[in-house]
Amino acid sequence: MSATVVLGAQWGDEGKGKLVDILSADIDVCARCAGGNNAGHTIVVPVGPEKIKKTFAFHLLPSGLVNPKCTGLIGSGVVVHVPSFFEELDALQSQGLDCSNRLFISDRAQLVFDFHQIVDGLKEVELGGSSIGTTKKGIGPAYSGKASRSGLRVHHLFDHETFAQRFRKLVEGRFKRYGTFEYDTEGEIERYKALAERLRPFVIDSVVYIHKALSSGMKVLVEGANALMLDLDYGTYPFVTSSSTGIGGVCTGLGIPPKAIGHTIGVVKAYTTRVGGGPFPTEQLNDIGVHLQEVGHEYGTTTGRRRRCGWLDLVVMKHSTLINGYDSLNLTKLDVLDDLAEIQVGVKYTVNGEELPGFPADLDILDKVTVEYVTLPGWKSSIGSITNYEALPPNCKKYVEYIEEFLKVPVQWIGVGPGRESMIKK
Ligand code: 2SA
Ligand code: GDP
Ligand code: MG
Repeated sequence: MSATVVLGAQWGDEGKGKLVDILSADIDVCARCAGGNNAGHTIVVPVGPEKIKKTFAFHLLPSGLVNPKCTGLIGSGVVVHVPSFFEELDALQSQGLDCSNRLFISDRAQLVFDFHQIVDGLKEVELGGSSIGTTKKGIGPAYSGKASRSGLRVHHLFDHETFAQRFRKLVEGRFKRYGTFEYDTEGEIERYKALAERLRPFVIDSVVYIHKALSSGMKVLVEGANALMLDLDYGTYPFVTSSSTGIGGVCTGLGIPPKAIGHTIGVVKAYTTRVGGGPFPTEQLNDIGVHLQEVGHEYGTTTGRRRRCGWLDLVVMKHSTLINGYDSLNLTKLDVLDDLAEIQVGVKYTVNGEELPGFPADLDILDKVTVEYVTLPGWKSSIGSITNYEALPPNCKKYVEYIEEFLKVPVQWIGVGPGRESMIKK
């Protein structure tokens, strides 16, 4: 049995959570492989006979947990802030979703502490005008600690004395670098003694678990967090997150070989958004951008920040498709384009009239890029209640088919609204 993988194809918030929720109806295990509680996956599900819409926001926990038969797995590539883990679990519980006996965490996952979050904020201040616009969840500092081999992992929590010594050393190191900020080191050590006991039942050897799941024929779905253009290597570095958000991160973050990966679905918004700083070639700082932002309700799920908006960028999508090798796409939020008379799509980057062969690594080159667009006709009608592909307006189908033809990847799913029911399977 091989795992199905859902990955963000642009700068995040494409609607991965919604697809993961839909696919999880038929899944045994939903696994996160990268990122931390910087992610924000919103799911809108109809509840009860009146089908009242209930919204769940996932950050660190896998979105597949909405399905009561699905087990969640937080893999070794994820960075875990334990207090936030419990906050999220408790918040879901208060919404009537009890997941505590079907959720596991890898003993190899790195820990994020409050001091990482403080340092995240301090680093942003240091960067001043060129700050990344992070979520301040401590993601960068925690992954930096991992790469510099000084980080603490989940298994370290269970030898309290050694944990305390290493923890003190880590905090001292941060004080040396950033000055003595307000931080109750000893209080934190005590707090983690209690947190470790609460966490213990969730902790497993996730490598053994996932391989057993796959070999026993259980269906595994991997939920990507963030997206390819925020990938540490292939995104718009340094305006990226600190994990491998692409297909490579699925193998390293879960300890599975490439041959254990089956169908890979790229989730792509029908336009583009980005939250935080960094280049965005098709951004529309005009009425179009405002229209997309308002109609698409483009606000961060974790921080509530306004998302920047622009046209679909097929140069970005080509880059993302090359790296992640999508077998199919989920085109989301197509309904947000309903009112537009014309829709533009970025198809080529040129510098001094010369086409670039791919998405440039160098942000100074990216800054000089002229985006060439094609203009496609809009459909000027509401598609929100359409449930089959053939019933979509002809211009809407042309838009979908243009993307398929350009990327040579089939669009298998089309999102026409936030709810679980608003998804067309092509
Ligand atoms: P970080 O916090 O170190 O990972 O930030 C580095 C960059 O990565 C971006 N980033 C995100 N971009 C889109 N969505 C994210 N999740 C939340 C959401 C974001 C929110 O679902 O809306 O609520 O603001 C996410 N997480 C990280 C971030 O903006 C930086 O550009
Ligand atoms: P993720 O990070 O990729 O899971 O995406 P987010 O949950 O952060 O942001 C996507 C937002 O768009 C959420 O509020 C979803 O409820 C909403 N959404 C998802 N798919 C659609 C769609 O097809 N149409 C509309 N209008 N909204 C959608
Ligand atoms: Mg999101």
